[in-house]
Amino acid sequence: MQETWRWYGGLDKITLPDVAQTGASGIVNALHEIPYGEVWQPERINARADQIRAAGFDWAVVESLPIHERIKRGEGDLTQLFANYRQSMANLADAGVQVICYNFMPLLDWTRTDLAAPVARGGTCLRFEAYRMAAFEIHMLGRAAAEDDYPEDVRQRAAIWFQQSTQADRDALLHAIMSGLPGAYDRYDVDGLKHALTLYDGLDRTALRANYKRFLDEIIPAADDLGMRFCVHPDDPPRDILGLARIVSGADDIDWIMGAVDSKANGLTLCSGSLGANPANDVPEIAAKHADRIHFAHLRNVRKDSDGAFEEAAHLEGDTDMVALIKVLLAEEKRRRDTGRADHSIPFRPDHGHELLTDIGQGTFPGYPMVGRLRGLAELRGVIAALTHGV
Ligand code: CS2
Ligand code: MN
Repeated sequence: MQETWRWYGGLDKITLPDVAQTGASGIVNALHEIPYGEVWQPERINARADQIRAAGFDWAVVESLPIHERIKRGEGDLTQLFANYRQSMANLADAGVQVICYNFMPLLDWTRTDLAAPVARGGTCLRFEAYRMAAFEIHMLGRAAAEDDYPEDVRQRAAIWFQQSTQADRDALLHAIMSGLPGAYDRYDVDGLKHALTLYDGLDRTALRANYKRFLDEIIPAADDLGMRFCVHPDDPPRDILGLARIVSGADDIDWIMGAVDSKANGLTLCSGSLGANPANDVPEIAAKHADRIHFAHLRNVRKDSDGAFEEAAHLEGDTDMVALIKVLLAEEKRRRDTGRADHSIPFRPDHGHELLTDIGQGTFPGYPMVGRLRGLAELRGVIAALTHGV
């Protein structure tokens, strides 16, 4: 497995020489500064690739090549947007970048309600509280449709929290929820989000799936021709939020996606933390079922509460059996090596980490501190070394 590290380019407080000290050999990067829907021009791609390679790394994965929201909504004439997307792919392939991670979450990316929840032995982690999310959706946004997504006791807690909250509490919650949008993308305020949500009216699961299938039909044949590997990132959390459908959340969804266009180029980013937040998902089992389509792995863990809340646990703690999962990935790599596949080494990264020690106050992107991820990478590396020794 190839050790990689997500780096946010010029937006990142962590430098490439810092990353070199982690021992990772691959960089996961995106041109976050380019607005959704525009072509990633060769000059911009090559400048970034040169910078990464000059520091001694390989640009292992693009995360993400974002999909314009109009494609997710299936709105209007999408010819130009699809053409632009394919052009960006071709430009990346020309620069020698072959793996592209993306997601199909409507409107938001990963979503948490607390960015600095205390960890018992010190440090902080990202947390999702179902009642706080419900308070945001039902009371701050007035999304009646969201009521069905939360059980009665969670809705009651949400109402109490909302009644007792100050404006500062509400602002902090909005800030946390908006923080998952990667890099420099626009964040919404409450009114902006309310307005944005109106554009999704009527976009149910069936419609969203149809739009996703259309995207795959437009993109995967081009990926095949370019020898690229596309890999969808699961929804995080793997459930409907803001009253919007999410369709990359469970085992059935992944089966549907892999079957929608039956090509190796149509693959999966196995994100153990995202999938693992839904109690119905057996992550090692999902990985084993679709192992030959895993082009990228995000390894992290979550600890779930019974009411839909969860927090990010240390990489080898939490509810997902990380050793079992890594065994699946190593077995798949062996199978690929034995059959002579060029993509036998699966890039993985420690997806998020706690803020520990000198991380506190550094102002790195939420989930992306130096020490916490370094700890995660070191633990994962130990598991891989031990298992490889026994393989
Ligand atoms: C990432 C996602 O930070 C994270 O949790 O895994 O933001 C991921 O980059 C996107 O969903 C992939 O498109
Ligand atoms: Mn992930």
